[in-house]
Amino acid sequence: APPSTMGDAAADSAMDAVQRRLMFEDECILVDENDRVVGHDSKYNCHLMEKIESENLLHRAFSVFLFNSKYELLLQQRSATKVTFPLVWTNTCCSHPLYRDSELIEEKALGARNAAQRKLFDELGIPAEDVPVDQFTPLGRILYKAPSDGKWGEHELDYLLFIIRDVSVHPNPDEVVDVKYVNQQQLKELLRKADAGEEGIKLSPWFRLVVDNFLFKWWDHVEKGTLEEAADMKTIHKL
Ligand code: DMA
Ligand code: MN
Repeated sequence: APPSTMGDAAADSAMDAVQRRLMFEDECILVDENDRVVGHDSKYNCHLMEKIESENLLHRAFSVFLFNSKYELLLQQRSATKVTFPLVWTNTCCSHPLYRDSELIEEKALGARNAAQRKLFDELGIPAEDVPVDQFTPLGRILYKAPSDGKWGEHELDYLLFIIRDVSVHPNPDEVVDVKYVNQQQLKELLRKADAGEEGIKLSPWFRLVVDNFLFKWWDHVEKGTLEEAADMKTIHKL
């Protein structure tokens, strides 16, 4: 394909060096709408809206929701250098299981849980021992598409992973500019501010989808210790 449509050399060289490296190093898992693996492609290609549309590229992802022992949810604000969705507030940590043996394991979503442990350290400096892979509860899977800025966007089959642990957090400034724990009331206040466009607060589209469809009822299960009852890993919710 011509460079003018598939990638713009000038724009790419303006991309933050750390994020550009990850765009080409990370090999994402391509799936069909039933989450069956159909191939793999670079993170770069998987997030180009034009490729997503022309080749119907869909890739696997995960979203972690980490709660402390007071049942407050850890949120992050993405760094200004993220290629997709810079500076938006979102759930604890998101990324992609990569096309490698340890992250392709489908049994009990172990591949996604291994990737989650890897990225909680990379993005937030949370040591692996603070987030043992067997402590994540996979709650469900969603399929969604969301443009970021025209050129870039998401089209993902996203594993929603909950974990309740007190952890030490040291955000990596290449990934995260700010973090905060919120209770249910504080999140509702943040949603209100985002809706009103107050204080420049923006939320990621996938976090908003989870909030609007699942989060508060699942949060009640977190507080009651009945999270397993809420889990449904059979359905893929098309949102
Ligand atoms: C991608 O997250 C995954 C979801 C669910 C949006 P991301 O853009 O934070 O990925 P990465 O951290 O690998 O850049
Ligand atoms: Mn993605």
